[in-house]
Amino acid sequence: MKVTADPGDFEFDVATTALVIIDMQRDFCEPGGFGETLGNDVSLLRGVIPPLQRVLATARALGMTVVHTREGHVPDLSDCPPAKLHRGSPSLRIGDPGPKGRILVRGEYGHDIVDELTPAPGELVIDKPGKGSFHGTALREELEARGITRLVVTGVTTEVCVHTTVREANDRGYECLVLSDCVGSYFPEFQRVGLAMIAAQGGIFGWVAPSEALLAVLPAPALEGTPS
Ligand code: TIU
Repeated sequence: MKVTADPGDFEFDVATTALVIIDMQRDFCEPGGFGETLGNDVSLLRGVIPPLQRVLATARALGMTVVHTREGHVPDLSDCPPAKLHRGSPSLRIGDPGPKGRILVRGEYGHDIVDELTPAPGELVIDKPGKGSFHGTALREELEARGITRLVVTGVTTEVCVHTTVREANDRGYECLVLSDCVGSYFPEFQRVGLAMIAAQGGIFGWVAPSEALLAVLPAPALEGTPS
């Protein structure tokens, strides 16, 4: 199959391609979490949820490998470098108690994925201490065990965890398609430039396309019953 993308067609097949959903956690997408403590308007990320629900429903119907990631730390914060813990002037720091539990800590309500995109049984959930999905995780081994060579990448935020993951994946030999309406940023200019950076220079570390371009080439029966 070929998706019409920037800078050119992205070729893939369902059996060797994984849908990767980066950090669609309450901590980033809802008030009272890590994203808001950094001073961000988290409502800007909500728009990715409906198109991402459609892509996820289609991927599930086709039996594609689905990977969800969550950024966060163990309760004693031993996996959180001091540089990350002490940087900036957030209203609450990582590990502090917030309205949705301790900020960016595994096992807390705020750390988990939003209700609209709850992982299904059998889908991979990768807990990661950093911005990239490969650093400090078994993601590469999990993908290799499933014969995955290509990634369709979605989630938040475009210029931070999505970019870091796509750069890590590209350096490890994976071909990555980023779905432009299924990734989101707190900064509209970073969204635009972040996407442009991926596809520039002949696709220096990936391809970019809207989700409709992907859905258009996937088998039609898979589209039945998807959320609107
Ligand atoms: N702050 C910001 O834009 N993002 C992050 O801290 N993590 C992710 O992107 N997931």
